Amino acid sequence: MALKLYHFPNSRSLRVLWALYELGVEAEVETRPFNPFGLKGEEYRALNPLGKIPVFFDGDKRIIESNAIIEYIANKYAGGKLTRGPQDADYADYLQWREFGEAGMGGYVGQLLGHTVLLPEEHRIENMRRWAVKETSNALDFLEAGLGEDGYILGAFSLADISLGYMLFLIKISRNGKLLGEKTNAYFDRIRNREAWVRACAVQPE
Ligand SMILES: N[C@@H](CCC(=O)N[C@@H](CS)C(=O)NCC(=O)O)C(=O)O
Repeated sequence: MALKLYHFPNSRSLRVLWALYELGVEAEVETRPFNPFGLKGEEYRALNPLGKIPVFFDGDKRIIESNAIIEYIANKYAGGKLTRGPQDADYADYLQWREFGEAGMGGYVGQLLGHTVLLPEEHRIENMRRWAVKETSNALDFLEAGLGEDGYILGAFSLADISLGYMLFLIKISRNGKLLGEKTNAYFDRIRNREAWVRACAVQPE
């Protein structure tokens, strides 16, 4: 097995590093500084032609979608730990929430980040920020309604929490944490106290 992750702190490769630690799977991790505007050079595009993060290799096989990578690692190298399958009663919920964390929220949260902290101030558009706040709040209301008073989105911790938890982290770093409901805030606190999350967040370039 030759698993390799290129990790950029705070970026979506955090989902993959966090999952590796939760699953107890060993991989080579090359950590680089995260500069969202420095990914389009020839060297990095040879690794990921999109010039985006993450990129993960299993030998010659390359995968570039964070949630696909974590599902792949869990099923191929950890016996399906933290996943659900058709035999499980909560399979539909698992798929829905794992997808929702990226496909259902990522577009809006990306705009929120861009128009609050990421883009140079002169490129930020106030109406885009407001639209992103509205859509992110809509998504967060749906999540809040789906959460219980304790535990994780399916009760027991799963890859769906890695998908959702990273998106909540992005909302926090866009300084829009106030949009999170009470149960969602408590849920994020449980997530960020997990040993594997703390360990993954501490990994920095040398
Ligand atoms: N759906 C992709 C999103 C990938 C993505 O947008 N990554 C960000 C970093 S978190 C990125 O590469 N941003 C730089 C850019 O878009 O140029 C995934 O979940 O892996």
